[in-house]
Amino acid sequence: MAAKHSYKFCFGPWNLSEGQDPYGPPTRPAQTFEWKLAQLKKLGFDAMMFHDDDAVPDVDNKSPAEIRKATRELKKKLADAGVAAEMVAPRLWFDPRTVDGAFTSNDPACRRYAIERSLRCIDIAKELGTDLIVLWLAREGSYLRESKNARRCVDYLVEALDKMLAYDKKVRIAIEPKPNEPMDQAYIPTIGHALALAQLTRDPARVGCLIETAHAILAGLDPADEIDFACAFGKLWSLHLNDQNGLKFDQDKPFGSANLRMAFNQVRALERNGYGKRGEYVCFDVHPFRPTKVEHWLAHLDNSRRTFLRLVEKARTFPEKEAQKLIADRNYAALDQLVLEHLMGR
Ligand code: XLS
Ligand code: MG
Repeated sequence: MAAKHSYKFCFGPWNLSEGQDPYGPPTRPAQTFEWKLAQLKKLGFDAMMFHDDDAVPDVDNKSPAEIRKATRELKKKLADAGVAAEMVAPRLWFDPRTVDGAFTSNDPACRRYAIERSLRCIDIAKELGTDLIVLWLAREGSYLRESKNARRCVDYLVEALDKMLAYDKKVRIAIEPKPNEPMDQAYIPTIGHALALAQLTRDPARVGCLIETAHAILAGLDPADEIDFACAFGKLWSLHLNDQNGLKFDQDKPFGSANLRMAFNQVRALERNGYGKRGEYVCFDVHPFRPTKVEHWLAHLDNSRRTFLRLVEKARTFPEKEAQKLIADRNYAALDQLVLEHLMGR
């Protein structure tokens, strides 16, 4: 086990969501950014993560000077609150120009838009004092196989990454894979794909990844193994912990809510890799359950962090020697029970 260290925590403004889903309207009133920042402070979190338009609303219709001004105003609010900006992610899935993909759209004008928007996102990140850009490649994929040339799309993705890397010599890009939703099939569904893509770029050392628990589960993978794999390459630069009950829509449940043992194993993987020691944050990409009342609006975030910290304790007090003996004896039934009893508390 790596030496013990403490963790820093983060969430995004979208994690205090209002409850709308494809079948119904919001169930809680919209709140201001100031309110969200105040809640983050109240919960004692350390940083906030942003989409480019969370940081600068209506970013597409603003001039570079207006973007700079809005970003500076935000920077001041964050500095006054003592909250860091963890990353900025271009929202490449909302605009009509991203309807058939952003970097991989069949329309060259739309691809140009996506790249331009990503460069503006880098400007915002720099101004906010973070070198980390997250790319959730939401619409890079297809609804039907014949509609796009998947081979060419790999080139488009590399071209976009290269433009971003060339634009700013310090920026680091963390790719956040997800196998489906909104697309039927995404081009970068797993960490293996993300890290392989990094190797094709002009500066592989500046392209890493972000693991989201629910996304790994949707790909049929164990998020703990994804964490170990990414860390073996020194490439896990951010993390979205949450939970997911099987293969259905992206649920973004509180961390540990669906599968506590899987959550425990993610924490064990983070501990053994010393995640956080190089300044990485533990972010919770979680949402309140739709029926949540206004007065319980923060619980999913607070609970996720509580569960995380309890599991850190569980990882640090795991009876390692006993486990090693059982492993040496190939007594996996006893090992299984040892884990369960450790989690339940004897
Ligand atoms: C959605 C994604 C999104 C990213 C940031 O599923 O998780 O929230 O984390 O663009
Ligand atoms: Mg996420």
